[in-house]
Amino acid sequence: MTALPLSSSLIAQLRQICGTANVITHDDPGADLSPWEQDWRKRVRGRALAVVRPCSTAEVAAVVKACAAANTPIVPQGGNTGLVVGGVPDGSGAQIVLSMTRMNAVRAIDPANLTLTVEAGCVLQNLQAAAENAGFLFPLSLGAEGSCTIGGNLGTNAGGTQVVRYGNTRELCLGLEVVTAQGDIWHGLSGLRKDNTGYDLRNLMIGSEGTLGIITAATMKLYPQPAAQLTAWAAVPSLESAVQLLGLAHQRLGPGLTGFEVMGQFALGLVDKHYPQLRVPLWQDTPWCVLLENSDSENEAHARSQFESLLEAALEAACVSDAVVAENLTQARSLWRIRESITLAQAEEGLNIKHDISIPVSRIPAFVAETDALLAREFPGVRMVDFGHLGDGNLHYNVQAPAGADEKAFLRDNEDRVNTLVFDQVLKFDGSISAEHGVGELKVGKLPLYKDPTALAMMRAIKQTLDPQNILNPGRVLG
Ligand code: FAD
Ligand code: 2HG
Ligand code: ZN
Repeated sequence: MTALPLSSSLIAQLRQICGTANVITHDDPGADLSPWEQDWRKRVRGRALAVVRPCSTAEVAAVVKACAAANTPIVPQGGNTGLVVGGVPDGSGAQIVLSMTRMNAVRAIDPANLTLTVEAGCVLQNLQAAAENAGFLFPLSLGAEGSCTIGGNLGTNAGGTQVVRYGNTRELCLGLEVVTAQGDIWHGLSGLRKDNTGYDLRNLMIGSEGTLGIITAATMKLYPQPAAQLTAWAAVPSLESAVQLLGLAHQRLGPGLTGFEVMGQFALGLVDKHYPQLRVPLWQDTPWCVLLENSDSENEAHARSQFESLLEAALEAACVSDAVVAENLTQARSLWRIRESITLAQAEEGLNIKHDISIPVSRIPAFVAETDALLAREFPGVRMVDFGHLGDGNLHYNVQAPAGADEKAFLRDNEDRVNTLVFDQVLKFDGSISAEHGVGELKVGKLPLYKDPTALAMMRAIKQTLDPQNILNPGRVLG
């Protein structure tokens, strides 16, 4: 009897665990693994040994045990909308993609505890709908919500457009079920709001980008639905004015302020160019626009009077030059759609360099003025696609190649230097080189240069302890 090569015997075992149809390899007739191997931004195309699609926590645990025995790395994947090359395999053909999308059930809703327990592969939009059907709000909201999964949101500690009121995904999570690198199951779905029995393992797993454990389910917080929601679009003469408007909005709306997004003229111009049907308002005559949302717990009339008095005060203080308030939900959705389309419009325009930085809100105008000038001097003609979650001090400070340039060549020759310039500025302004998207593979070389060395050493020690074989998403976060 001849022994099977190790990888073939692993594939056979995985097929026994998950069923033949749920283990896909390049050798299968007609198989196309590109949806799992290609990252959303088309920056990297990996090659997987197999794509494995478990349907239960027990299957995930068995898959991890088999992979650990065969010393085969595992890349957990949800909706594959990540922007830092963290959820696709490397080019070795030796890694398993563990696709979580078959584990997508809502397991339970506890209205009195204000919690919902859901499997990791549930698409965010389906989770929002389940909450709404039960009469609640699940506030996490981002442009990729139609395809990203709650497991990926937890894996990256996603932010999105409601953080100013509800916090990041981390703040919305009360419990996790996790399969460890050894294939053991941690049953941590308690849903407790208070638990001081030692280290906070939940928060360690959240944001670990699949490098410390595989999240199979989560207990998430629910909130009452607002009685009324109003959205406004304001033209502002400068970023300083946008920061002033944010201060006014905090004062006048208090916890009613649920969204505060800023968008630069060039970013909106890209939406106008690639999606003219979206009819971007006010953008042509102003350097910046702001999208504000007021969620009111009383009623529509109360929301409108609060909102109108805020905008009057802002117009008087000259931090707003013009504004439109959505008359109804359809108009509000259209305004949000414009904001959510910037990433897509930028992708239509071509390859680009993304930065999801955070800086103390008060220092953002100075950061942008100074860094824009440095970039213009070092890389003449670059176009700045600036937008983001100003209310959280989180800016998408994206750099597009000069008009007409060969983008591939521009990125090849300049990406590292652009990143270094921007990240040095971030450091100078006491910021973080990633506020939202994570480190993945794209920022792995930069992290040691910008992260506190003691923090980095603790991170390495944790990784070594929890995953000594380095089989969970190797090469990501820590390299
Ligand atoms: P994937 O892309 O599949 O994976 C992302 C990371 O999480 C990988 O490292 C992966 O290994 C890990 N992972 C996935 N599932 C698990 C699991 N079950 N257990 C452990 N690790 C896991 N991000 C924001 O923060 N805010 C935004 O506003 C935002 N807007 C976006 C808009 C668009 C149009 C796009 C394309 C992306 C946007 N993103 C945003 C980035 C991305 O959508 C989020 O990071 C999202 O949370 C990723 O979810 P996913 O299911 O697609 O994860
Ligand atoms: C957003 O806020 C996302 O829309 C994507 O975080 C940001 O495309 C980007 O750079
Ligand atoms: Zn964002």
